[in-house]
Amino acid sequence: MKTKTRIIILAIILIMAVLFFATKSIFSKSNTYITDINNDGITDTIDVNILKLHFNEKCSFWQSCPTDINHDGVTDINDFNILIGQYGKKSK
Ligand SMILES: [Ca+2]
Ligand SMILES: [Ca+2]
Repeated sequence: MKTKTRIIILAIILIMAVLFFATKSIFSKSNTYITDINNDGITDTIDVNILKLHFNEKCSFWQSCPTDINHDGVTDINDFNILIGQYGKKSK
């Protein structure tokens, strides 16, 4: 493969990566968090337990990670605090 072709391919990949991360940052600024992790209609102990099972797990851009409630790439104390703040609320 010629050098010019490689540069074009790398530029396309770079542009696509920038677009993906820009899109992700736009969505992560949303103040609407989904805390009903198991989608049973209420944020409760079951959701807390699911979050505990995934505590400190990292979530890549390509994965669906419902326990990463604030979409910052990791399930941690911030997600726990958001969930506790919504505890008992019905989502359906
Ligand atoms: Ca639930
Ligand atoms: Ca998180």
